Formats: sequence, C-alpha cells, structure tokens
Amino acid sequence: MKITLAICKIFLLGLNLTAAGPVEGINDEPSSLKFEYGDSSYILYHTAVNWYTARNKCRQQGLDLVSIETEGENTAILNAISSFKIESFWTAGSDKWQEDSWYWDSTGLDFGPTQNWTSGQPNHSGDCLLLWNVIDHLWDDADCLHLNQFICESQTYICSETSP
Ligand SMILES: *[C@@H]1O[C@H](CO)[C@@H](O)[C@H](O)[C@H]1NC(C)=O
Ligand SMILES: *[C@@H]1O[C@H](CO)[C@@H](O)[C@H](O)[C@H]1NC(C)=O
Ligand SMILES: [Ca+2]
Ligand SMILES: [Ca+2]
Repeated sequence: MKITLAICKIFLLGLNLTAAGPVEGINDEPSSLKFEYGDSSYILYHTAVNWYTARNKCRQQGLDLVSIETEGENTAILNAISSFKIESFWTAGSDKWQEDSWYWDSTGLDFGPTQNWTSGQPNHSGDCLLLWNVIDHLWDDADCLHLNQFICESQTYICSETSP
C-alpha cells in the first residue's frame, strides 16, 4: 500500500510538472495541447489514429483515453479544444465486450447518468465512443478502426482510492 501510494505521488508530481509548462501551439498547428480540469490533466493529440493505437499512446505516458463523467467535465473539455483544429476525438467509451453495455475502458466503470448521445445514436455503427467537435459535440458510436484525433486523461482518483 505504501509503495503504491509513493508511486502515485511520483506519478502525480510528474503530471503537475508537465502540466505547468507553457501551452503549446497558440499560433501554429500544435501536435498536442495540455489542459486541466478538477483533479485531471488532459492532453489532446492531433494525430488521427484508430482507437486501440490512441489508447496505447495514452498508456505509454501513464495516462488513458478520456472519460467524461460530468457535464462540467464535458464543458471544460469542449472549451479547452474549441480554438483548435480538431474534427472529432476518441474517448475511453466502448461497448466492445457486450453490445449496448457502454463503459469507460479507462476506469472499467459503466456509463453513469451523464450521457449525451446525438439523436439516433448509438446506432451500432461501431464499439467506440467518438465526439464530433465540428458538428454538435454530442456522442456517437463509431468503428474503432476509424482514424480520429484523441484526448488522454490522467486518472488521479485511482491514486486517492489507494490512499490510507
Ligand atoms: C450535452 O452537449 C451539449 C452540447 O455540447 C452541452 O451543451 C451539454 O452541456 C451536454 N450535456 C451533458 C450532460 O454533458
Ligand atoms: C449510424 O451512425 C453513423 C455515425 O456514427 C452514420 O454515419 C450512419 O449513417 C448511421 N447509420 C444508419 C443506418 O443510420
Ligand atoms: Ca474523466
Ligand atoms: Ca454511430
């Protein structure tokens, strides 16, 4: 337990240090954008990849794909990315294990009451959750192998759960 906590603290410290850096790419097209909301840090990546590659790229940095649990988090994310060229982005949402059983792959938790599907969705067009930034900012199920930009999130509450 103590070791886990120590690792968590180092992990969080690392995140805080990177998040404190200058925001990239106000004037040019950035490869990534960092922002924060509540206890989470986020990184938006402009490279379009499939959902699995996106998840790997997040995990390589100790992060995971973004989960949107509250309306406040939804608003914070959309505000943060509003001035950047991003058409659509992958989130951690998926129903790949059981059709119509949507959950956040990053936390393992089922979707809560805060869901924001666009009208007519999900329509079984895929097992991964996408947000269309250019259309209505609402949720859509899409083919996990399609190429989209993506947002990673630090899952800091996992650390607080192991705290004494
Ligand atoms: C749903 O999406 C709309 C449009 O982006 C937004 O205004 C609203 O706050 C969202 N609701 C939730 C519960 O996230
Ligand atoms: C299902 O949704 C996708 C968007 O995810 C859309 O492109 C497609 O046309 C829809 N299919 C049907 C049959 O409505
Ligand atoms: Ca989240
Ligand atoms: Ca769909």
